[in-house]
Amino acid sequence: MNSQTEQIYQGVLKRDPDEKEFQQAVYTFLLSVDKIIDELPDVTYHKVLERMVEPERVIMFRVPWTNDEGKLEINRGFRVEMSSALGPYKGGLRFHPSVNLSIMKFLAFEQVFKNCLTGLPMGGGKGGSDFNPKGKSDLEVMRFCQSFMTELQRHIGEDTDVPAGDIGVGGREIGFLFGQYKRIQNKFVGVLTGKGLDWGGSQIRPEATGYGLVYLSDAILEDRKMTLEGKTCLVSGSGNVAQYTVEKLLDLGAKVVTLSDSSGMIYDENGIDREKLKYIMVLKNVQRGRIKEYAEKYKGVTYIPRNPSEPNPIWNIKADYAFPCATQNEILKEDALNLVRNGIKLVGEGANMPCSQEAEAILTSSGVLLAPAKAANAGGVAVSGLEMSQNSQRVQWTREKVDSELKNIMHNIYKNISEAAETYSTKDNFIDGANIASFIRVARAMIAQGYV
Ligand code: NDP
Ligand code: 2IT
Repeated sequence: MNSQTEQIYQGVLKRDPDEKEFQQAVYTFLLSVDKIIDELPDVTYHKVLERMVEPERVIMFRVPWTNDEGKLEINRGFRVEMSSALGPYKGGLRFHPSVNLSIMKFLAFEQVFKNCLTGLPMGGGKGGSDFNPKGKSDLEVMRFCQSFMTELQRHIGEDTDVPAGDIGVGGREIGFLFGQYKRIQNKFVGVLTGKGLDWGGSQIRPEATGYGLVYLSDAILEDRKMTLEGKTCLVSGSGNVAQYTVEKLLDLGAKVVTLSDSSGMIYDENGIDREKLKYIMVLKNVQRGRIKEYAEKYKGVTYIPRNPSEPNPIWNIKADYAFPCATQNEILKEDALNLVRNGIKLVGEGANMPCSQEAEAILTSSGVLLAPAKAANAGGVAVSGLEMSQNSQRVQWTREKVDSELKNIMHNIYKNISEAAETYSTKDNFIDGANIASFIRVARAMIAQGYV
């Protein structure tokens, strides 16, 4: 890196020494920005990068709630309002025991540039809690959500900050959170996205991240005269993003042979068909079971438990394309080497930052097409943006309309990141393309709006 970007990175290391995930997200971003920073004297003069790595506001709060035994439990709540340069803060809420300030800040940082790529007027933020929804009753989850929102409500609003779901936050949690916001504020407004269809939600929002991932990956392949039809795909995770990635891959004629959760993975040589996918949706979304049960139900399926000290076996299965849809850093150096050795041709990042920086470097330098998270999983927040528009107009669009808008947005993202890659980096370097295209736009808005 040149001296300016290196200085920004050293500043982050010094200021946020324990925030490994945030440092990682900033570092990979700066590697791209480095390629154009010398051509942008205004960015340097107005200290745009220095401002970008410092959230506009960080909110941390106590979340007390009572469990089913009547005992008090205390969790920590967060909302990182990273940038409002392009619109109200926008981004999901994650409920997972691993949640800490570093994870919140990395996700909020990524969100700023992802939201920019959608072309919709949204700034970036992220929030959540170290609350673990696993094994909790619906009433416990409700009491937690109500307490969480009792504090969060004073900081958000339909024109200020609009949260949505992420890991551990789906339709059930958004419902409880929305109910409490409405009760305290006495306002029925689009303050959250991912709402139910009968109470202000948008068609296609649950599907949007997975569908968008496949639309963008398909656009990349199509441009190279490659297809999804008949190809073998690896998908990790088994939550919202993974499920609808599988659904759209099936629509386009691909064969999906894996899924996983934090306990292990399944390998189904015969392929996960629609009936099996329906079973997974009930297992995961209604029964809240484990992926292992899939291997107990269907014949010829292998279950491999996860051993975190070893490379992830899911990335060592021969396939054409891979779609990591679980969590950050699920593809490390050894996993990337396994993917390359097995001849993978495309990696589409459904999760946020699923590849370590080393893994990304191995994949791209081996000629693997890599669709980076900022672009590849932007479909979810894009349809959230469309949900905000529908709420403001008090209308609800048809499924066909939202799906066609989503397709358009993903195709535009592909166009923008591939053009930026060709102009400022090398053809097919979509990581640089996504970082640079969004950086330039956010920087321009920040310069125009003065020192705020
Ligand atoms: P869900 O909670 O619906 O599903 C998460 C899945 O990933 C589960 O299968 C979960 O397994 C697995 N997982 C979570 N944490 C870990 C971990 N530490 N190690 C291994 N497996 C893990 O979340 P989503 O599907 O919504 O989110 C998945 C990814 O996609 C995340 O990176 C999220 O940030 C990203 N994303 C989500 C969007 C959305 O609209 N929902 C939009 C854009 C990106 P288990 O049940 O065992 O925890
Ligand atoms: O990471 C993400 O883009 C999301 N979790 C979705 C955010 C949103 O506001 O829909």
